[in-house]
Amino acid sequence: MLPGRRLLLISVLVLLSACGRETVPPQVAADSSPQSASSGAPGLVTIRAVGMSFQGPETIPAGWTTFRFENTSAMVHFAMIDRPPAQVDLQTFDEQLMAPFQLAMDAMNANDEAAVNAAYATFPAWVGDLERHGGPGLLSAGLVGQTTVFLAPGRYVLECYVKTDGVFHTTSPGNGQLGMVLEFTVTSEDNGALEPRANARFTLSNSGITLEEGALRAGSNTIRVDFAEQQALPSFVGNDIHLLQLSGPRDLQAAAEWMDWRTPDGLQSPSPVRFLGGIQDMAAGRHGYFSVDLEPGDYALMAEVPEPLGMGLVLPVSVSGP
Ligand SMILES: [Cu+2]
Repeated sequence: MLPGRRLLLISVLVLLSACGRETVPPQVAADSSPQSASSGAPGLVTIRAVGMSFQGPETIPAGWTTFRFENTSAMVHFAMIDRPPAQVDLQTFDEQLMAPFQLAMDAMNANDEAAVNAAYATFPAWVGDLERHGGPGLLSAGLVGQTTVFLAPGRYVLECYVKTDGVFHTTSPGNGQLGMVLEFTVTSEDNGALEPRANARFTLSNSGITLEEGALRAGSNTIRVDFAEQQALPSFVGNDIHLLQLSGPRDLQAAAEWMDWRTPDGLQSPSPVRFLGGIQDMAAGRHGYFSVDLEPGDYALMAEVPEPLGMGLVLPVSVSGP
């Protein structure tokens, strides 16, 4: 069992008892031939947020995979890559996990703590075996993000649990329909893509985001994120990184308050700030990349965790002119 999975399981047990924009193309191997399911460049996969659903390929080859995430909707979205246990199909995923999360949210909005705990108590045992493999971070309406992760063969599920009118995008709209989840299979074929090269490398730990090498710059950036540590918080989330634009003195605080999905307005679209992408949770020891074009100005890297300012999981960054 991976450390991240063990931590998530611990978190679940605690709960049960106590209650990316326009970017740089990926590096291409000289001897590889185009074979991606959805575009010409090796490892490049386009996924689209349309309204409250994902569109994307059903099958992709393995290796370093760059998800070009086109948010064509009027809402903020992300695309977390989950890997459910083999016996959990998409319908089971919806019924046993997405549905109880919505019941818990409804109970939180009603200030009914007993009902929150009752909803958490129905979480399936397999939730402890759910792996997270990164994926594009929070991205505002109309933007394009790009996030690169290494994917081994297997079955994966994209999910976005941003809320609209108190309802998670992952929640089924009824009649057996699925919410904002999309299943895809990574085959044993090698996509031939090389690992990206970054101009800035950050380390993410349980208590901080640190710039290790390089710098953000005006123009195109490819940012490497090393997940030095991972944690499973009582809110079921862990360490990840999202890039946001700071346009006013209140933005940092407003974004930090918005990052807790358990509050009525938390993680609810529209967001108080503009999000430019990032990289979702991965297990400790792994790393991934996201790419973004930046204008000179003020930005921040922030984790989607409750009270990121208090946890130290915020790093303001300034980009100066060329
Ligand atoms: Cu969404």
